[in-house]
Amino acid sequence: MAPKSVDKASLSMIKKAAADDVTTVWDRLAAQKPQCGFGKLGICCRNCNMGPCRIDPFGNGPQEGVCGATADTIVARNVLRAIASGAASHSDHGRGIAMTLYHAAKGEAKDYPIKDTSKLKAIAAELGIAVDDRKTEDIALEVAKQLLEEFGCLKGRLDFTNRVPAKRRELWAKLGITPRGIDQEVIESMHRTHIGVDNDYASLLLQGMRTALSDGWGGSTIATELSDVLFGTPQPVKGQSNLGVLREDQVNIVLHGHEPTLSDVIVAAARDPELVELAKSKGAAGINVCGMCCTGNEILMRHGVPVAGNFLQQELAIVTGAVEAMIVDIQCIMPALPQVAKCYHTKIISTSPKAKFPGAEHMEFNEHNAMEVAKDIVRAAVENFPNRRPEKVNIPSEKMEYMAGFSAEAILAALGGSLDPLVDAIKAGSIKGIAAIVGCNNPKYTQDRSHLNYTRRLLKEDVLVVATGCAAIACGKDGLLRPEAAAEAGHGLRAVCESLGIPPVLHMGSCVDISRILFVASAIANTLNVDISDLPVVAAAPEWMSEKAVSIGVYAVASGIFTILGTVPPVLGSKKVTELLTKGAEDMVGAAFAIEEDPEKAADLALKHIAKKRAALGLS
Ligand code: NFS
Repeated sequence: MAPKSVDKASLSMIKKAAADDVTTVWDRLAAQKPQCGFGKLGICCRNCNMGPCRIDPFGNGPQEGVCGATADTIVARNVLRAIASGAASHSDHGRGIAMTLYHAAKGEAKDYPIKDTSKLKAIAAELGIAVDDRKTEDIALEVAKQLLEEFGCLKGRLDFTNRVPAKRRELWAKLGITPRGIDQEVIESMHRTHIGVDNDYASLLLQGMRTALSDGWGGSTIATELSDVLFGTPQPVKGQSNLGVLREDQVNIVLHGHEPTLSDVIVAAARDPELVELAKSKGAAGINVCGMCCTGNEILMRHGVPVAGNFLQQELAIVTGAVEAMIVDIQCIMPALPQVAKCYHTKIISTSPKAKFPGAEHMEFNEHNAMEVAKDIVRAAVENFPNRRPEKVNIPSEKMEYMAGFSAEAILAALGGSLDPLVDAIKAGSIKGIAAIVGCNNPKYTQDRSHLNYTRRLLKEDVLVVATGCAAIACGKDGLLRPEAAAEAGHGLRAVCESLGIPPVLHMGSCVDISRILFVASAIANTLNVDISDLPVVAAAPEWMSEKAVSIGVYAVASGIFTILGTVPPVLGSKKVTELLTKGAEDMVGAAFAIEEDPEKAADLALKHIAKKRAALGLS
């Protein structure tokens, strides 16, 4: 059996969980085996109550559902629903941030001052909103309103698609996949997948691209850009990651989920002198706030707050026995957490009206009295410190230094204010290309192994890696986010990194921040006066599992970026759908998917693609 993780901290906590009689994600996966073969192939349908239906993959049984839907229709509909869910998740997060800016601008969210007014002004100017001699609040209000309109359906084309090279926009228009309103695309996708609406697999997948694009260039972009306005645009910052960042002598608070509206304020609340004093009165040396998953990335990027781990470590953090409270909001939070927490003293505190967890304590958070609630939450954690059971505490020693905070703006600054040095390095071949590595962990695969093997291989071949999400945390834990890691890169990349003092893997943020990667790719394409699909750029989600990752993969491909999936998506039950995603898409949007579980072979594919694009651009 493959090891569960390559991360020593994880492995030791998996052992401890077993000794403590705690069930984790790996046990639950084992209990599910064998997993449903129809589900794996994507050929079961529950969209109406004449079903559930399934298609016989061997051709001996039914080849259509009760309504007559074929494997192609069923697989394509399932893919489209996954995209809609993923796009909805990122975009609802984006809307939350836009609403916070709206309330902040109206003076109704006093704990959210606008931190980056120059970014606000730049976005306003981009959106055609007057900036001169206007009050920050007035500009912010208009920006918030205009971006909230991106969710509706009257615009016909999302504002931020202005950043896309003209060639690509023309292509989208020709294919009819220009993203219109974000809500419109998601609702239309749900409509089209209802029984008896869109039954043509190609038409369904085109709507999938349009919906995913409304995520990448809509919901995710809004989330990223307005988070920067409210909380500050990330700049290079140093810190530490892995479970070893938990402190035996302090109150440990782990922030898990996605929205910086929560995590950013909790970080501030935990510095409140009164609460720090309270912690001391309970026998703790202080309050230690750590992040987990993508909200961890948000506060890491902006404040250098330590990251306790990625997706598969959320239960393991509790298993250390040293976490007073895990505070959760939305997305990627395992419903199992309260069950795990029962075996220790940890409190699971849910905060979002959208995400409740049986067994958790609910302390609802909102933008109007954010700091007040944040302090209550921190106080609850502090008061739980005396309940810690020393005999249950075992914090792994593993922790690693990192450098993160590479927003597009920070990359530009590192390059001296223009993309030219990067473009020149690509032209000269000292950097052969750029690889984006994103997405989750998946317990079906050894934790972090694919992320790390794939990344290391590309670094050796002088490919600059940009990372977000759990993939970036994997790189961080293994030392690849340190400038010293340049020593692992090929000569060309190493020299560039060393001269700029940057790591060879640039941490660009959370999953919504993949939009930052889109902007950089667009900007490079515009500099070279080519389309994104002409660039020596690849993307990979080596260990993906979530529906958000499906949306991300599809918007990357529809934006012209060849994308490698390291875990097999449930599409193989339809030859036509598989064929369109892995080949046909190339003729349509100039990029396609590859499915490759082996990270070495995936790296080969990436390198081959980069070589091909370099040759086409006339670069050696
Ligand atoms: Ni993105 Fe995957 Fe979740 Fe972040 Fe991690 S699991 S799709 S990487 S935390 S959103």
